[in-house]
Amino acid sequence: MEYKRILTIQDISCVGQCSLTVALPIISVCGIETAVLPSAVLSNHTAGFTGWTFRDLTEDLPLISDRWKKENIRFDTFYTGYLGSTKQIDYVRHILNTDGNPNALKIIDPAMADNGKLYPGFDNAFVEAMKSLAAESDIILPNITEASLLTDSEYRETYDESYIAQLCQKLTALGAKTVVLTGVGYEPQYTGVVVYENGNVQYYRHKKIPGGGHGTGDVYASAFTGALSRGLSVFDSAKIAADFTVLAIENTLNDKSHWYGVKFEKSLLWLAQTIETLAAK
Ligand code: PXL
Repeated sequence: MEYKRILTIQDISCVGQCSLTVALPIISVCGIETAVLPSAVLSNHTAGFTGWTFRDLTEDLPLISDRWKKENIRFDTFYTGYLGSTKQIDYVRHILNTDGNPNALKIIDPAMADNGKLYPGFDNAFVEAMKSLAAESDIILPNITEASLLTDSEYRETYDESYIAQLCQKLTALGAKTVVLTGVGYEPQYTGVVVYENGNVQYYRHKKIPGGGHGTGDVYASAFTGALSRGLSVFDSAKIAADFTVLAIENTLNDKSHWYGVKFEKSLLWLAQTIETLAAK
Protein backbone atom coordinates (compact mmCIF):
# COMPACT_ATOMS: atom_id res chain seq x y z
CA MET A 1 0.00 0.00 0.00
CA GLU A 2 1.21 3.46 -0.83
CA TYR A 3 1.60 5.36 2.45
CA LYS A 4 -0.18 8.68 2.14
CA ARG A 5 0.55 11.86 4.04
CA ILE A 6 -2.28 14.25 4.74
CA LEU A 7 -2.08 17.81 5.96
CA THR A 8 -5.10 18.98 7.89
CA ILE A 9 -5.47 22.69 8.58
CA GLN A 10 -7.91 23.74 11.31
CA ASP A 11 -7.93 25.05 14.86
CA ILE A 12 -6.98 23.38 18.09
CA SER A 13 -9.91 23.75 20.47
CA CYS A 14 -8.14 22.41 23.55
CA VAL A 15 -11.42 21.11 24.97
CA GLY A 16 -14.58 20.36 23.04
CA GLN A 17 -13.89 17.39 20.76
CA CYS A 18 -13.81 19.20 17.46
CA SER A 19 -11.35 20.20 14.75
CA LEU A 20 -7.76 18.93 15.24
CA THR A 21 -8.44 16.97 18.41
CA VAL A 22 -10.80 14.75 16.42
CA ALA A 23 -9.12 14.90 13.00
CA LEU A 24 -5.76 13.63 14.25
CA PRO A 25 -6.98 10.43 15.95
CA ILE A 26 -9.63 9.64 13.34
CA ILE A 27 -7.47 10.03 10.25
CA SER A 28 -4.55 8.27 11.95
CA VAL A 29 -6.68 5.26 12.87
CA CYS A 30 -7.56 4.94 9.18
CA GLY A 31 -3.87 4.24 8.55
CA ILE A 32 -2.86 7.61 7.17
CA GLU A 33 0.03 9.82 8.30
CA THR A 34 -1.58 13.00 9.56
CA ALA A 35 0.36 16.25 9.70
CA VAL A 36 -1.34 19.26 11.25
CA LEU A 37 -1.28 23.00 10.73
CA PRO A 38 -3.18 24.73 13.55
CA SER A 39 -5.06 27.82 12.38
CA ALA A 40 -5.66 29.07 15.92
CA VAL A 41 -5.62 27.79 19.49
CA LEU A 42 -8.80 28.21 21.54
CA SER A 43 -9.44 27.19 25.13
CA ASN A 44 -12.64 25.48 23.89
CA HIS A 45 -14.91 25.73 20.86
CA THR A 46 -17.37 28.58 20.40
CA ALA A 47 -20.65 26.64 20.42
CA GLY A 48 -22.34 26.65 23.80
CA PHE A 49 -19.57 27.71 26.20
CA THR A 50 -19.84 31.17 27.80
CA GLY A 51 -16.52 32.36 26.34
CA TRP A 52 -13.15 31.29 25.01
CA THR A 53 -9.56 32.37 24.49
CA PHE A 54 -8.43 32.72 20.88
CA ARG A 55 -4.79 32.77 19.76
CA ASP A 56 -4.72 33.55 16.06
CA LEU A 57 -1.88 31.74 14.27
CA THR A 58 -2.42 33.37 10.87
CA GLU A 59 1.10 34.77 10.56
CA ASP A 60 2.67 31.43 11.53
CA LEU A 61 1.18 29.70 8.52
CA PRO A 62 3.53 31.06 5.82
CA LEU A 63 6.56 30.63 8.11
CA ILE A 64 5.74 26.96 8.72
CA SER A 65 5.05 26.38 5.05
CA ASP A 66 8.37 27.99 4.04
CA ARG A 67 10.18 25.66 6.44
CA TRP A 68 8.47 22.64 4.90
CA LYS A 69 9.58 23.75 1.44
CA LYS A 70 13.18 23.93 2.66
CA GLU A 71 12.83 20.40 4.04
CA ASN A 72 11.19 19.23 0.82
CA ILE A 73 8.12 18.06 2.71
CA ARG A 74 5.07 17.55 0.47
CA PHE A 75 1.52 16.30 1.04
CA ASP A 76 -0.74 13.95 -0.91
CA THR A 77 -4.00 15.33 0.45
CA PHE A 78 -5.11 18.53 2.12
CA TYR A 79 -8.12 18.67 4.38
CA THR A 80 -9.13 22.06 5.73
CA GLY A 81 -11.68 22.82 8.43
CA TYR A 82 -12.33 25.76 10.76
CA LEU A 83 -10.04 28.64 9.79
CA GLY A 84 -9.27 31.55 12.07
CA SER A 85 -9.38 34.65 9.83
CA THR A 86 -10.16 35.91 6.36
CA LYS A 87 -6.49 36.61 5.65
CA GLN A 88 -5.67 33.07 6.68
CA ILE A 89 -7.78 31.74 3.83
CA ASP A 90 -5.42 33.39 1.32
CA TYR A 91 -2.44 31.76 3.01
CA VAL A 92 -4.21 28.41 3.02
CA ARG A 93 -4.94 28.66 -0.71
CA HIS A 94 -1.25 29.35 -1.32
CA ILE A 95 -0.22 26.36 0.81
CA LEU A 96 -2.66 24.09 -1.03
CA ASN A 97 -1.21 25.22 -4.34
CA THR A 98 2.49 24.99 -3.42
CA ASP A 99 2.99 22.32 -0.73
CA GLY A 100 1.37 19.36 -2.45
CA ASN A 101 2.67 16.48 -4.48
CA PRO A 102 1.50 16.57 -8.12
CA ASN A 103 -2.31 16.06 -8.22
CA ALA A 104 -2.63 16.48 -4.47
CA LEU A 105 -6.28 16.25 -3.44
CA LYS A 106 -7.99 19.24 -1.81
CA ILE A 107 -10.81 18.40 0.60
CA ILE A 108 -12.50 21.51 1.97
CA ASP A 109 -14.91 21.56 4.89
CA PRO A 110 -16.09 25.18 4.91
CA ALA A 111 -16.69 24.99 8.66
CA MET A 112 -18.29 28.34 9.43
CA ALA A 113 -22.02 27.94 10.05
CA ASP A 114 -24.85 25.64 11.09
CA ASN A 115 -28.61 25.76 11.64
CA GLY A 116 -28.95 28.82 9.41
CA LYS A 117 -26.36 30.92 11.28
CA LEU A 118 -22.67 31.81 11.00
CA TYR A 119 -20.49 30.77 13.96
CA PRO A 120 -19.50 33.65 16.29
CA GLY A 121 -16.80 35.90 14.84
CA PHE A 122 -17.46 35.18 11.17
CA ASP A 123 -18.91 37.75 8.76
CA ASN A 124 -19.71 38.20 5.08
CA ALA A 125 -16.07 38.91 4.22
CA PHE A 126 -15.18 35.50 5.64
CA VAL A 127 -17.91 33.85 3.56
CA GLU A 128 -16.60 35.59 0.42
CA ALA A 129 -13.05 34.38 1.16
CA MET A 130 -14.36 30.86 1.79
CA LYS A 131 -15.95 30.92 -1.65
CA SER A 132 -12.49 31.35 -3.18
CA LEU A 133 -11.21 28.31 -1.27
CA ALA A 134 -14.32 26.29 -2.13
CA ALA A 135 -13.77 27.14 -5.79
CA GLU A 136 -10.46 25.27 -5.74
CA SER A 137 -11.72 22.16 -3.93
CA ASP A 138 -11.73 18.66 -5.35
CA ILE A 139 -14.28 17.72 -2.72
CA ILE A 140 -16.32 20.11 -0.63
CA LEU A 141 -18.15 18.94 2.49
CA PRO A 142 -20.65 21.60 3.56
CA ASN A 143 -23.81 21.33 5.60
CA ILE A 144 -26.92 22.97 4.13
CA THR A 145 -26.30 26.28 5.90
CA GLU A 146 -22.76 26.50 4.53
CA ALA A 147 -23.88 25.45 1.05
CA SER A 148 -26.57 28.15 1.02
CA LEU A 149 -24.08 30.83 2.15
CA LEU A 150 -21.48 29.80 -0.42
CA THR A 151 -24.02 29.86 -3.26
CA ASP A 152 -26.04 32.93 -2.15
CA SER A 153 -29.10 30.70 -1.88
CA GLU A 154 -31.98 30.99 0.52
CA TYR A 155 -31.47 28.79 3.61
CA ARG A 156 -34.36 26.39 4.06
CA GLU A 157 -35.17 24.05 6.91
CA THR A 158 -37.60 22.04 4.86
CA TYR A 159 -36.85 21.39 1.23
CA ASP A 160 -37.17 18.92 -1.58
CA GLU A 161 -34.72 17.12 -3.84
CA SER A 162 -34.67 19.94 -6.37
CA TYR A 163 -33.50 22.49 -3.73
CA ILE A 164 -30.69 20.11 -2.75
CA ALA A 165 -29.74 19.43 -6.38
CA GLN A 166 -29.59 23.18 -7.01
CA LEU A 167 -27.25 23.73 -4.06
CA CYS A 168 -24.97 21.01 -5.42
CA GLN A 169 -25.05 22.38 -8.95
CA LYS A 170 -24.28 25.90 -7.73
CA LEU A 171 -21.34 24.63 -5.69
CA THR A 172 -19.90 22.96 -8.77
CA ALA A 173 -20.57 26.13 -10.78
CA LEU A 174 -18.45 27.91 -8.17
CA GLY A 175 -15.63 25.49 -8.98
CA ALA A 176 -15.92 22.57 -6.53
CA LYS A 177 -15.51 19.28 -8.41
CA THR A 178 -17.45 16.97 -6.10
CA VAL A 179 -19.95 17.82 -3.36
CA VAL A 180 -20.63 15.82 -0.20
CA LEU A 181 -23.59 17.61 1.39
CA THR A 182 -24.32 16.57 4.98
CA GLY A 183 -27.47 16.78 7.09
CA VAL A 184 -29.92 16.23 4.25
CA GLY A 185 -33.21 14.76 5.48
CA TYR A 186 -36.49 14.47 3.63
CA GLU A 187 -38.39 12.68 6.42
CA PRO A 188 -38.51 13.70 10.09
CA GLN A 189 -36.85 10.57 11.52
CA TYR A 190 -34.02 10.40 8.97
CA THR A 191 -31.10 12.49 7.84
CA GLY A 192 -28.38 11.66 5.38
CA VAL A 193 -25.69 12.68 2.96
CA VAL A 194 -25.86 13.60 -0.70
CA VAL A 195 -22.90 12.90 -2.96
CA TYR A 196 -22.89 14.93 -6.17
CA GLU A 197 -20.23 13.61 -8.50
CA ASN A 198 -19.95 14.08 -12.27
CA GLY A 199 -23.50 15.44 -12.39
CA ASN A 200 -24.96 12.38 -10.58
CA VAL A 201 -26.77 12.56 -7.25
CA GLN A 202 -26.44 9.67 -4.78
CA TYR A 203 -28.11 9.67 -1.37
CA TYR A 204 -27.34 7.72 1.78
CA ARG A 205 -30.12 7.94 4.35
CA HIS A 206 -29.53 7.12 7.99
CA LYS A 207 -31.35 7.59 11.25
CA LYS A 208 -31.55 11.02 12.76
CA ILE A 209 -30.75 11.21 16.44
CA PRO A 210 -32.47 14.13 18.16
CA GLY A 211 -30.04 16.51 19.85
CA GLY A 212 -27.28 15.59 17.31
CA GLY A 213 -24.16 16.94 19.02
CA HIS A 214 -21.41 19.52 18.47
CA GLY A 215 -18.33 18.65 16.46
CA THR A 216 -20.12 16.00 14.42
CA GLY A 217 -19.26 17.81 11.18
CA ASP A 218 -15.56 17.47 12.04
CA VAL A 219 -15.94 13.82 13.07
CA TYR A 220 -17.73 13.19 9.78
CA ALA A 221 -15.22 15.02 7.56
CA SER A 222 -12.27 13.34 9.27
CA ALA A 223 -13.67 9.82 8.83
CA PHE A 224 -14.56 10.64 5.23
CA THR A 225 -11.02 11.89 4.54
CA GLY A 226 -9.48 8.82 6.15
CA ALA A 227 -11.65 6.35 4.23
CA LEU A 228 -11.17 8.13 0.91
CA SER A 229 -7.42 8.24 1.42
CA ARG A 230 -7.42 4.46 1.80
CA GLY A 231 -8.81 4.15 -1.71
CA LEU A 232 -12.54 3.81 -1.03
CA SER A 233 -14.97 5.55 -3.38
CA VAL A 234 -16.44 8.93 -2.49
CA PHE A 235 -19.85 7.34 -1.86
CA ASP A 236 -18.49 4.48 0.27
CA SER A 237 -16.40 6.96 2.26
CA ALA A 238 -19.47 9.16 2.73
CA LYS A 239 -21.46 6.14 4.00
CA ILE A 240 -18.78 4.90 6.42
CA ALA A 241 -18.30 8.40 7.79
CA ALA A 242 -22.07 8.65 8.38
CA ASP A 243 -22.21 5.29 10.18
CA PHE A 244 -19.21 6.23 12.32
CA THR A 245 -20.75 9.58 13.24
CA VAL A 246 -24.06 7.92 14.19
CA LEU A 247 -22.17 5.47 16.46
CA ALA A 248 -20.39 8.37 18.13
CA ILE A 249 -23.64 10.25 18.71
CA GLU A 250 -25.29 7.12 20.12
CA ASN A 251 -22.35 6.61 22.51
CA THR A 252 -22.97 10.09 23.88
CA LEU A 253 -26.75 10.27 24.15
CA ASN A 254 -27.16 9.00 27.69
CA ASP A 255 -24.60 11.45 29.11
CA LYS A 256 -26.12 14.91 29.40
CA SER A 257 -22.91 16.35 30.89
CA HIS A 258 -21.19 15.58 27.57
CA TRP A 259 -23.17 18.18 25.59
CA TYR A 260 -20.10 19.80 23.97
CA GLY A 261 -18.98 16.97 21.67
CA VAL A 262 -19.43 13.32 20.81
CA LYS A 263 -17.67 10.31 22.29
CA PHE A 264 -16.15 8.97 19.09
CA GLU A 265 -13.21 7.23 20.76
CA LYS A 266 -14.94 3.92 21.45
CA SER A 267 -15.89 3.59 17.78
CA LEU A 268 -12.36 4.11 16.44
CA LEU A 269 -11.74 0.38 16.42
CA TRP A 270 -14.91 -0.17 14.37
CA LEU A 271 -13.72 2.48 11.88
CA ALA A 272 -10.25 0.96 11.59
CA GLN A 273 -11.61 -2.56 11.05
CA THR A 274 -14.27 -1.48 8.57
CA ILE A 275 -11.75 0.44 6.50
CA GLU A 276 -9.13 -2.33 6.63
CA THR A 277 -11.72 -4.83 5.39
CA LEU A 278 -12.97 -2.65 2.55
CA ALA A 279 -9.54 -1.32 1.55
CA ALA A 280 -8.24 -4.89 1.18
CA LYS A 281 -10.94 -5.79 -1.39
O1 PXL B 1 -16.85 22.03 14.80
C1 PXL B 1 -16.63 23.22 14.18
C2 PXL B 1 -15.84 24.15 15.03
C3 PXL B 1 -14.47 24.10 15.00
N1 PXL B 1 -13.72 24.92 15.72
C4 PXL B 1 -14.28 25.85 16.53
C5 PXL B 1 -15.66 25.95 16.62
C6 PXL B 1 -16.46 25.08 15.85
C7 PXL B 1 -17.93 25.16 15.92
O2 PXL B 1 -18.51 25.93 16.61
O3 PXL B 1 -16.21 26.86 17.43
C8 PXL B 1 -13.41 26.77 17.31
